[in-house]
Amino acid sequence: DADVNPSVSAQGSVLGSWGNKKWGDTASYVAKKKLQSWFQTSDGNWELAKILSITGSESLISFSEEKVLKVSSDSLLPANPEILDGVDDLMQLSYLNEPSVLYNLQYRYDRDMIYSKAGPVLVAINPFKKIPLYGSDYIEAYKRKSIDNPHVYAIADTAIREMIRDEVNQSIVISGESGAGKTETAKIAMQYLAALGGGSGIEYEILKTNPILEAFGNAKTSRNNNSSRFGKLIEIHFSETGKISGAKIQTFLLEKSRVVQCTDGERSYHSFYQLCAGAPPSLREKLNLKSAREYKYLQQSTCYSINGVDDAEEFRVVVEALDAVHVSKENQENAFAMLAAVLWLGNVTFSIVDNENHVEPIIDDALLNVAKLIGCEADDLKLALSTRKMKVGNDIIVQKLTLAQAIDTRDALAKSIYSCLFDWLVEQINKSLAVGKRRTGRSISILDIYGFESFDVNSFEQFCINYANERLQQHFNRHLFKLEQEEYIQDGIDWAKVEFEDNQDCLNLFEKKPLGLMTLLDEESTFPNGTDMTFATKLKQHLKTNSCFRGERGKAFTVHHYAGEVTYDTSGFLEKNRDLLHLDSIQLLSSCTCELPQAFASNMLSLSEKTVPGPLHKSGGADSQKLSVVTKFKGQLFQLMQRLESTTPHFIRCIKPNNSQSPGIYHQGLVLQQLRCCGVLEVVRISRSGFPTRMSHQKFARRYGFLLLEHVASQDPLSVSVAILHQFDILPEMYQIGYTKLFFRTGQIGKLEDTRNRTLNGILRVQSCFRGHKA
Ligand code: AOV
Ligand code: MG
Repeated sequence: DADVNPSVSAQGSVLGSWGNKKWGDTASYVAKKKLQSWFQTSDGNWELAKILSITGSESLISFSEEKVLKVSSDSLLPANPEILDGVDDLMQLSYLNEPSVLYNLQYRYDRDMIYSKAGPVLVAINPFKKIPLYGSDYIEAYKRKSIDNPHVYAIADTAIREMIRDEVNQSIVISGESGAGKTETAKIAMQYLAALGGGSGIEYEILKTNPILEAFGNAKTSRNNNSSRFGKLIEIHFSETGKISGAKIQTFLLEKSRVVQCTDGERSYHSFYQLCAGAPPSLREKLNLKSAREYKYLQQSTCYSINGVDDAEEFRVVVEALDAVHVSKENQENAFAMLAAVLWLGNVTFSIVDNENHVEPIIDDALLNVAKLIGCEADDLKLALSTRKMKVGNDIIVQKLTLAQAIDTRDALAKSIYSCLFDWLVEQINKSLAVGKRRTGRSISILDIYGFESFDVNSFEQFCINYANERLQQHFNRHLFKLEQEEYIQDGIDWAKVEFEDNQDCLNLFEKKPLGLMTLLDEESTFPNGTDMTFATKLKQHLKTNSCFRGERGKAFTVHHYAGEVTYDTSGFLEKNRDLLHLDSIQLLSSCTCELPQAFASNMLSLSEKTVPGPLHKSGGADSQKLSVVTKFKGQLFQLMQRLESTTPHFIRCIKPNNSQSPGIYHQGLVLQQLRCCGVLEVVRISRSGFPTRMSHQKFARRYGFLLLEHVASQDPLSVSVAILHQFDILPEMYQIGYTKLFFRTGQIGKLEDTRNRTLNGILRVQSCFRGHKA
């Protein structure tokens, strides 16, 4: 056949012969065979069409409903034969183009097969409904390998096996936009690990950390009714026998601002509504609780409840979970008292007391309740909310506050109490899950952070969240593209380079010194006269030539993120980045008779001592000193990346099929945009033309050498390896021999592993038989 057949040839030689090839190469072939093709209609969706004839650069095509159209041949892309409908790994598609991938995923999605593979990456499309793919029967089936459909369980299973086989720590890295399903996916992975590594009871505790962290760290946003407002890494430790021995949770930058301000249609943290709805009468009385609608912080949004969620019931679930991780009843009550204190703080109001517009809090129920809940004198609280001690030279002077300053002080106190409470809870959980002293085993870490966000108005929080997602995308790129390709080159493997969208430029825009977004923000945050406006102006001045940056009118700027453009409004950036809590407030907390406020205060003081290298802050005088929020966050993310680098990563990409959180709706454009920005097609491309499995000559010879039926004259690892490859009839195009390693295409090593396991089991059986005889 003289025509070019762009599909994978029988020998499996795929290099460069498929993918995003121009239609011109294949049009005549497809037309001659009357194959189906994809045509993009005016609404942007792709439809299947049949080519009737081709004249010059135009094709006559027909659709299923007898519609006939004359179109430019360039606008057509080849469709796959029906036999490939719904393949479980996109690598199996003969034609790898965007409509084919979209169609394949949709075909599966329509049949509740929400998981697919894209080479090594698991793609998970949010079903927005319960699907019957989980639970002990499924876990058992994946464990026994009697199902091989793509699944989170299969990923978790591979992680456990590789941890044991290679004696290397593993990570499961979950990414995707806000609402795509990361947190649910993380829980499903934990469920599997708990089931396989369970026995000691600690697995039950590990699962119970989820309702607690979600109550205190998740909230309803316009994107997701249960949106994580913090990042989380949970490291699950295993003993040498593969049993869970403990776990450790690390959290990243909780969105504090939500405690005191909240957009309409969204909610503050679930914990507030749960407490108000679910606290039993005795607790209500003790904390002087009212309904959620009575609290000003919560009144900023008219949304108090979430469809299908019973906050009172959730409260009971959280209490049960707190019991499970050994937070004492007394401490639980202390924690709830802090929630109530935050709510009452929001109700504290001020009145003007002199002709210079200075204010003092009104002594009412709200103020008295706060004082009682944190354990201080009402007068001390009043003073802390209306004055500030300043250091001038060697003297301390007391400054009275204006209304705006007093409100800021009150809100800063509320935010600190809440975020300290969150950290304290994580600490309690970690104490309960602590790995014993015998830390001989290995670990599997699961990373679930807040997903990429783009709202109508984006602020400092989105800036941080999206920066974290850029870091994560870089990690993904590094492992699936950069390292992969470097390794082929190093080992002298025949190889066709795959281009991918590198987000290094965007990361540089954030991180570069001295002229990156973060340095400029930090600099402006320390200038006494810096404002959000001067910050925005400075950005435009210094970054206008950066291709990922665009200045906007007024106080705004736009960043070209890997996942799309986001315009940020700099209002509040400096304040949020400084995140100052005045020393007066810290002193107030440390003077409290209640245990938690005291613990919070000493935590804050020790932190500020540890992190401040330089002289006292210029503007604040006696204020608490500490690193800026972005600098600290950046440090945390660097550490996180370092930790992940020492593990074998397993990637899961969550996809959101629609923006209305509804089942059954598959919005092609939305899915495509997500597939594009995370490079799913390129991952498939690279895996299909690549050799994803690799093992050093030594390891390969050691692992499978005993399966050799015939003696090999030379015992060097390479000769032994070659003999094994021959004995098992591994086709030459299915592997390559590098300088130090053997490289295999997907699935090749499976045959060897199966034989190895069968043989080993056979040997074990013989041995135990033998021992039985002797006894
Ligand atoms: P996210 O973690 O990716 O968003 P979630 O994991 O919270 O997203 O998922 C959002 C919602 O989608 C959940 O509350 C479920 O209703 C639904 N969902 C997700 N996965 C599944 C599944 N496998 N089965 C059934 N329903 C599911 V964010 O935290 O906003 O970035 O910051
Ligand atoms: Mg989440």
